[in-house]
Amino acid sequence: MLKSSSAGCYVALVRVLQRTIILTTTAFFAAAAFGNTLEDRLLREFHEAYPKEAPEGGSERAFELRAAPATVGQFDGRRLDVWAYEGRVPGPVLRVRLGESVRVTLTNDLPQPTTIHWHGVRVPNAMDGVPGVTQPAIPPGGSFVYRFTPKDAGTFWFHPHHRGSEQVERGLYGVLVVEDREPLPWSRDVVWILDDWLLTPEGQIDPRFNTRHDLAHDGRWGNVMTVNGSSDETLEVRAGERIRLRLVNTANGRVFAPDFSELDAKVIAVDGMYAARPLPAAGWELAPGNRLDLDVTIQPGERGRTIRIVDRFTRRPFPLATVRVLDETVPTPGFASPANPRVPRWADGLRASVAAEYRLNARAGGEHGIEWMINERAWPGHDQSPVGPFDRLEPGRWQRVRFVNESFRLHPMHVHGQFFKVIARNGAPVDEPFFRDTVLLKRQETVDVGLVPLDWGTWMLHCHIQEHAEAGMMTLIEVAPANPTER
Ligand SMILES: [Cu+2]
Repeated sequence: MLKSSSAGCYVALVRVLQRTIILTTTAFFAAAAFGNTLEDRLLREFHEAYPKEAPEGGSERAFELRAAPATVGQFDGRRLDVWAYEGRVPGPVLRVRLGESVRVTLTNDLPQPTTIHWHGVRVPNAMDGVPGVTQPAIPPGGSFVYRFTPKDAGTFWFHPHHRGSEQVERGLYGVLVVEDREPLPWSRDVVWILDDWLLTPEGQIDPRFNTRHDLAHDGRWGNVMTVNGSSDETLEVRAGERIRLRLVNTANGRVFAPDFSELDAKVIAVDGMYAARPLPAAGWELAPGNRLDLDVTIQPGERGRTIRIVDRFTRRPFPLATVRVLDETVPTPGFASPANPRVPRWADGLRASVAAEYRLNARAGGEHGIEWMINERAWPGHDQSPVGPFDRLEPGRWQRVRFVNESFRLHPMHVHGQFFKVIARNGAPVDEPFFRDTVLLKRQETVDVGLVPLDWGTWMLHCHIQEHAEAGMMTLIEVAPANPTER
């Protein structure tokens, strides 16, 4: 009895042990599959925040863009000589739907070589438009076909990546809107392209580019501010309308801080990508390259009102645009503001070590008298090859990248082909509930970002103040595995 009872106990004990072993083994393999290191946890937060691959099987949308000198009537009808896509400034708004592929044939009828960079769009590396890196510059009279399938819906823009301080300033820029696969029933989808122009007393674009003054400051800031190429842009709306307002800053150097406090407005997307939740519209700054999408509802009480949107970045605020509310009311479309709840928090990101650091500063010298540098190196002139070594970032790994502004000037730092999230400013944790592709560094500021490179290739990392980039503030990152056999 005792024996059998003892045997029974033994069998039970073995079963418990077996179960423990099975459970422990299962837990071990689960831990191995999902991991529990700091990086594993950060990666788990990032899981499906945005897709790795482009959707397949959609139809193709073909566009023609001819870049050429043109004369336009702007600013009270005065004739203005520009360089333009399709003869107008801003260039066309190209609209596609997520799932469609894009084919753009660019014909260069400019007196200079050119390219197009698709700002914020995760394109195949060869379509990124960086001369001498991803393609040769397109000579005058030449053409190039850009083909890609957007991976993300949102507000993007395009511009030359060759002599941008002159070509963008002369008027070469346009917007690419990638609509959601199933767009929400907005009353209207409106694009506002914010820019400034430095005009001579005769009302023409000042032909002095990359001046010592511009290089020693925050690039070229104009004396005429425009929305969609107009210094008096007016949006006529009806009470009740719900508008998706897409803001893009295409200026060479100017930062905009539009004040939407007179309107019922929420920020829903930053640099093209939906935020984790709708955010208050107060206090935003758009540096060159940045985009901001707003969800604006015109309230019934605003019938008949004229609302001025004022810019407050500079000491002297100036009117940017006008919203005129007609004496009419329509029903407001009802739907939740779009959001991406998968935006990671990455609160633990500051516990990871810094994978790459970019120190930003200037020195006397170079073609323009001042060189802007990243880690003591200035990007060489137009016909010279860049000299490495450049940082390599491991695809699919979580990385902490640090920008250190050692100067007293502004530097909106842009990374091609990647999105990142700001996790600290000057060492203090920051939770921005959205991704960016361009982050503004103010004087002597340090910004830490987290990023998971998904798109392989050799990508530009540069200041988006065109004059700073032109004077050297560009470098490359290579997104590729250390072991070439994995390629
Ligand atoms: Cu800069």
